[in-house]
Amino acid sequence: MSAVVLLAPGIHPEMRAVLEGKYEVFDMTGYEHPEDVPNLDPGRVRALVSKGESLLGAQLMDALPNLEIIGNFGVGYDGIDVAAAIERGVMVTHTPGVLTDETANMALILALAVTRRIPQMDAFVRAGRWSSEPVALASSIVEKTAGIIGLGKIGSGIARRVEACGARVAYHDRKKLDVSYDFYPTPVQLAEASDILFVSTYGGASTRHLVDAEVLAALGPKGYLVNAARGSIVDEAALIEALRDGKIAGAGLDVFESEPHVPEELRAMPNVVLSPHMGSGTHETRRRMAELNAANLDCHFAGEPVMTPVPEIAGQTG
Ligand code: 8YV
Repeated sequence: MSAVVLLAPGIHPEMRAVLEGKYEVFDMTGYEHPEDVPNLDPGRVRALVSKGESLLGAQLMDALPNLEIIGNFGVGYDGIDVAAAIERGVMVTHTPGVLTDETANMALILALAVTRRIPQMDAFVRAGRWSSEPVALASSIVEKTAGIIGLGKIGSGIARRVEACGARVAYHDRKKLDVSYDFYPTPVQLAEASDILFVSTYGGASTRHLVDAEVLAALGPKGYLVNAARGSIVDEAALIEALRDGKIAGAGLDVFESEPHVPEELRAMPNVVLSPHMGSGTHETRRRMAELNAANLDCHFAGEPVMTPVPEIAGQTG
């Protein structure tokens, strides 16, 4: 009999499609507790599929006493209580690598869209105004400094892309890395040196509000903020204030502090480009993520080592 897999609320259809036929799949969308899901015996669930933004705590794990593996459909897994999973002997996997280029592309798209005023240009042409008045000019990123907070896989992808656009790269990370870009030991120092500040680090308690009012003030009235990583890293109230008071010039945002809630103030601002957490949101990349996630489950149930355990577990098992 095939293993029972439970999908956390809101898992994308690409994931379900890859699992169906191989596993007995149930979906928690619309239900708060596994015991509410029709025809599901929580004691039979052996795998739980989450996504980057899912919140999976110890309580949910305890409601699934025979849970063996959590397969996260995404690289970020800050919503999963990994310590609780380790304590219960539950494996946790994620999908690094396959979404790196796509997410770095999204950060670049947001940076160019907000600095080059693409939404305004689009609205302008659609309104038929070109022939009747001059088009307002945009800001260039050429010969400007792009500061990147977090020079991991996606941050390095952003660095390569903005360099190709003619910008200089600087970065902040926990430590200086073996790269030619200028390193700044704090986000404030990086922001002071940057014209565009990209947020590209992981979410969770340790990076919460790393970008705060002080960092935004250091970025300055001509500076732009781009975040395609996690909403929790930016103090959203401080960001709204900085945008409203002209302390920074604009922002490109794919992620928000309390998704799916996007503050009304942000939605009303013309100097902000917004996207609904779609960094990995193409058919091709979501398919690759689903396949890697399913491959991890397949390995686990075949008694083989999983392909991409989260670093806390990979470190543990060597
Ligand atoms: C989401 C992400 O997981 O990989 C991540 O960390 O945030 C995204 O790829 C994706 O939107 C699935 O919901």
